[in-house]
Amino acid sequence: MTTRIAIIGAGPCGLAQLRAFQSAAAKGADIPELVCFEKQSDWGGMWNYTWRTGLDEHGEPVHGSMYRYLWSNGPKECLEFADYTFDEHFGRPMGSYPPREVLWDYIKGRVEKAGVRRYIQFNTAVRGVSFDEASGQFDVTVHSYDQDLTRTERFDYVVVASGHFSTPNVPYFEGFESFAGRVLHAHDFRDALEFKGKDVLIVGSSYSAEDIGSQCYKYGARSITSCYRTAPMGYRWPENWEEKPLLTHVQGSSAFFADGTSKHIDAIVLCTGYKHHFPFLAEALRLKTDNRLWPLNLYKGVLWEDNPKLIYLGMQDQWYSFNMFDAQAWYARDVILGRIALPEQAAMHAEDLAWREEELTLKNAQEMFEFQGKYIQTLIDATDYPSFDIAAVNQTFLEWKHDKYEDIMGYRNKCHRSLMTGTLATPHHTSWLEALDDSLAAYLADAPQAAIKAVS
Ligand code: FAD
Ligand code: NA7
Repeated sequence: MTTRIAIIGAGPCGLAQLRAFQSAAAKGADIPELVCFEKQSDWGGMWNYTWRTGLDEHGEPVHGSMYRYLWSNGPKECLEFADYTFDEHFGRPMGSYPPREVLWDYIKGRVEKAGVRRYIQFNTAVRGVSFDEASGQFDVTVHSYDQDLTRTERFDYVVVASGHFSTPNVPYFEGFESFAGRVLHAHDFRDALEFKGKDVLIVGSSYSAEDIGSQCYKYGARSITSCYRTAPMGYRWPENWEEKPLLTHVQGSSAFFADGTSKHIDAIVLCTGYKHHFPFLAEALRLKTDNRLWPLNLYKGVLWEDNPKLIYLGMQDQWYSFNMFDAQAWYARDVILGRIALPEQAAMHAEDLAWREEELTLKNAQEMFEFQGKYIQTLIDATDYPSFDIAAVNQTFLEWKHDKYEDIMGYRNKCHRSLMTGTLATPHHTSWLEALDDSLAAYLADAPQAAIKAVS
């Protein structure tokens, strides 16, 4: 009987898993049967932009949380695939912080080259996964919207690559039900132009708060007020951006804060993070964690310790992203192919707890990305994923952090050097704050669109 593997999701993690197996096959290995279920109609996960909010065309919860005009919030040099470089894809140097569509194009380029689309069943939502002790296999129930049919199939392994930035964490603040303006979560934010000329309140102090607030500033909000629960973001914000302690309540169109101040507000964007949410998994298989660097019960951050035939990819909070997903996928592949032997469960758990203890000692951003880099190194050392200079990636993260503290609206104009090819990024033709068109065509043009139009 052929070994069968179900991969849930064709985002960067699911695609990394497909590419990992394809690369082994290209080197002559016998690989298992791969079936990837993707509920959307195309691949790329979060990077496949959708204008929809709420429910999708099939009635499934909309997966996408990305919005128009989103540009990479970290240097592309830190997420570059070690086996498919930006140089290979674009054939020329470019800026360090490309917009979403450019990164989507890059993600797609690798898997198109690998020819793995044939493994993916699109418009197919995974509805249930349970483990049958007797056969040692999983029952995976899926619904195909193309056929309008629900069916159950057996698999030997299940790879959960469904992401964890789609189910919003939505706190309640007193007065929301009678607030005079719109209240939305970052998951439903799509276009900053909606807030042009408005007084916007952002709740939260992490990546979404920083970037959605910056988007609103860039596209003409009248004022931005951001408020924090634990600590302010602490950047040097523009004049019309104020940071306050947490919102206590709202009344009419006024927002009240923990320091006793209040402010007129037109709209509230809750940038309060996401929940790891796996409604399709049987209780005993379900990872339960908050968004952190070391979720528990995953050996090597990947294998469900109670049943290592269940694999989770990309469940960590992410400094590193695409190349970390690759390292995880290559590791999982080699466990499945029998190239890596697993220790006893007790030893796996002891190692898991040691990583968690170390995570608890981390005091600042630098220690956090170094921790994640060290973790990735342990995975890469165990497989044939092309090695890359993780210390140099950490250094690039450090420069990025420094650039943000210097100029939060200008850090995306900085250029970094590829740690894979040595290529130095070239400045984009327009500074980020001025670049209102985020399309692939505008980004790859040699000059701003206005200039092109003027000469044509
Ligand atoms: P996803 O990309 O979320 O893909 C998961 C896939 O699983 C989706 O295609 C989904 O449709 C599918 N799926 C889910 N449930 C089911 C089901 N039941 N059945 C079938 N299919 C299912 N990272 C960066 O490196 N740089 C950035 O600048 C950056 N910006 C971000 C901005 C935002 C607003 C958000 C939300 C995230 C950002 N990220 C960024 C992180 C981003 O999530 C990762 O880069 C990456 O997309 C994670 O890949 P993934 O495959 O784990 O999950
Ligand atoms: P994060 O990074 O998980 O951050 C969540 C933020 O929300 C963080 O500042 C939290 O504050 C805050 N939060 C959570 N619950 C509350 C409540 N109840 N009240 C106030 N504030 C709260 O999520 P993001 O969406 O910013 O980023 C996720 C990904 O999307 C990331 O990879 C980006 O690239 C894009 P805390 O600091 O815990 O007090």
